[in-house]
Amino acid sequence: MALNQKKSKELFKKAKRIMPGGVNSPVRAFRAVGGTPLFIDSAKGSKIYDVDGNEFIDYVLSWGPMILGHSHPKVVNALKKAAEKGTSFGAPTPLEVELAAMVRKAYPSMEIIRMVNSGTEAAMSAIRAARGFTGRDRIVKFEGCYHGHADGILVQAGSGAATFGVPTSPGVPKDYARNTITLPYNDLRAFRNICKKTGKNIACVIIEPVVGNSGCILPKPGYLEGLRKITRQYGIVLIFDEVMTGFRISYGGAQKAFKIKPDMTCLGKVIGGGLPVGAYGGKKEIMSRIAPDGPVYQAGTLSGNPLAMTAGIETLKILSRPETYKKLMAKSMALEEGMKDAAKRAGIQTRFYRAGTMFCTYFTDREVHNFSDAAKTDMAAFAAFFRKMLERGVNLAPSGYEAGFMSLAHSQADINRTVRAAYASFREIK
Ligand code: KE4
Repeated sequence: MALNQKKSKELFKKAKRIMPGGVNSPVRAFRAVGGTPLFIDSAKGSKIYDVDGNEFIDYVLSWGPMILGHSHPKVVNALKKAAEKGTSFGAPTPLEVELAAMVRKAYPSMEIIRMVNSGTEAAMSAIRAARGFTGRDRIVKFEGCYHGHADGILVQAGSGAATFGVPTSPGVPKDYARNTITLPYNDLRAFRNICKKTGKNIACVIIEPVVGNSGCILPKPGYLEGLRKITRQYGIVLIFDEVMTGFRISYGGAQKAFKIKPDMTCLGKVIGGGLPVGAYGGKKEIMSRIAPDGPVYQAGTLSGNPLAMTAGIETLKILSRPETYKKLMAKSMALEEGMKDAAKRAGIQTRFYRAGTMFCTYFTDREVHNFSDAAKTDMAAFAAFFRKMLERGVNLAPSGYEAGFMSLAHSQADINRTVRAAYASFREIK
């Protein structure tokens, strides 16, 4: 039942002569799962279509942004109209004010917000703001969390960095890495101890409140609350990196779901509706340091781009409707139940974790509470499962260190088909 990937194979050969690994982002290269990556022609709703005409139920959804499903008519039509009015001005527009206001309504902790072009930019800028505000240099991140590829945070990172076993990338000067303290996630004692030792030198803690870059790892009860309490004691800026969890765990993200008020938040993915957008923001007293109000410099040619703002506004308009999250959560729960039941019936040990509309399957008989637990799971089994599911028309994230995502467009029929494919695939790899 091998996939016909004739055109993808030809394109991949050509691409590898022009781009590193033939891709513009490493995890797309299928290195962790083997085989030829899908070269995509188009996508609509819950489906994605490759250049060889294969159709897949898509749970990557561009790594999170396509929460409405692909090519939502309201988003596409709004983009067409916006493009006819000009694609970039390098000047303020009403659209960026509108989107920033919608984001602040959903995330009241973000008193002041700056739009940027990616999650990486959001995270690196939030860290610079925290350093500028506190006058301190050290930062704390957690093993397996990924906050983009800026030098200081590409240390013990998750996502592609973990997939390729280079959690601390070559090319990051030792001086940068020296200021980055990395601790195990879900270990409050480790954080308390480091604060006792050097808390007064720590500018910020940056954390994925739910870790979506080592699979999907949930915070233990009291963990986030403990971080909030200790960071406050030491005057450390608490940054929630909600680039992935934002609008995915709830409309108000993890900070709403867990009732924690961070000092700063990073957003991305969903707020761009599929176009390049990131955002960072938080307390007025911190953000007032950002140029041109203050001396902490951060800028961007295409920041607040009118097309990206348009896609974000249309996406949030639909997400903010009362019934939307009821539907999204029902679909996500149905998938969780189906996947757990399929593994049980197939007689294979897996752990399926879910936070709102993001989820993952680990091949293990143990619970996963941090990166080292995730690294002990059977990634070869995941790779085999991934390939079997692909052959059965289901597109999962091509790494056991990634999360999958649900959209409003996934039907019960899609979910039933996914569960049937999972049962057959579990049986085959057992
Ligand atoms: P971008 O620079 O890729 O827009 O965002 C970086 C980022 C920051 N913070 C979190 C929590 C993130 O998940 C990400 C990016 N996520 C990965 C998927 N795990 C993007 C996919 C890729 O790198 O190709």
